Amino acid sequence: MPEDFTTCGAELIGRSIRVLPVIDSTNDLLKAEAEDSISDEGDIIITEHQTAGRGRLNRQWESPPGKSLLLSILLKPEILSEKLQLAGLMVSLGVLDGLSGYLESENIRLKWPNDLMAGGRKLCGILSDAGVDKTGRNFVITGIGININQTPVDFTELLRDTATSLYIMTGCQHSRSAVLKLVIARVDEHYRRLKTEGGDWIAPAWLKRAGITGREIEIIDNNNTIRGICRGLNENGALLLELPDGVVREIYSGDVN
Ligand code: BT5
Repeated sequence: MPEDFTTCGAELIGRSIRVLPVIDSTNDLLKAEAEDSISDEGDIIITEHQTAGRGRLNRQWESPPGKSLLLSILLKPEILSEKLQLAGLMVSLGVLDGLSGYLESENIRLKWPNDLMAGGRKLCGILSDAGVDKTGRNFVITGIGININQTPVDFTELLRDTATSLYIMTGCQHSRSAVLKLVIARVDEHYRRLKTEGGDWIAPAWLKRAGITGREIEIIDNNNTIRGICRGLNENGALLLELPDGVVREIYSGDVN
């Protein structure tokens, strides 16, 4: 029986949830609608299957139909444009809290900028696309892909050693709507806090659940590898990397190894 996602919404996030059986990318559709000002803050598009699901730098997001949660949320956080990266960090915190509550486990970690990892494997990826609507207001589309009921053979060979799902973690099938409801509830809480208090709490809260401060890490960006010690995040969500010569560099994009 198909699951009903339409009733999984919260106060602001998911007041409207549209479910489409198949689409190229939920981020692309919601972004086009947001640019035309025909979608509202908190609106969600969710799909069973993406034909062109994407990650950062147009990397492919893989998911066989009906096995995962694939959705995008329209946010209008009213923060300075240089702080929009905080919206993605805030959503990853909300997803983490929702999934941790669902599993009653603290085993999921955040990986900069927007991944959720379990046992060193990727459980969820989040993609933020910023834009400006017809009235000149900034918006952010945050696309969320959470692996739920994939078995190892549902992943292509390339991902089999690096990806995981709730099914792989627990050995049983999960109701995607039950997971979605909890995730949306926590994203909603965090988003309303961002709107009332601003975003200063996000970087410290995120760092607590990532455990990378003081650790030696490697950042790969555009085929360049930089090594250093993570000194936290700045107030805009950029990663602070202390280089061997002691200089602390602000990193806005890249992959952490
Ligand atoms: C991300 O990018 O992780 C962001 C993924 C966002 C996907 C959602 S689904 C709904 C919405 N609509 C979209 O079109 N996208 C969003 P990035 O950090 O660049 O990671 C991409 C990399 O993750 C790929 O190159 C693969 O190595 C890996 N990957 C692809 N599919 C995966 C999966 N299902 N599970 C784990 N890893 C995956």
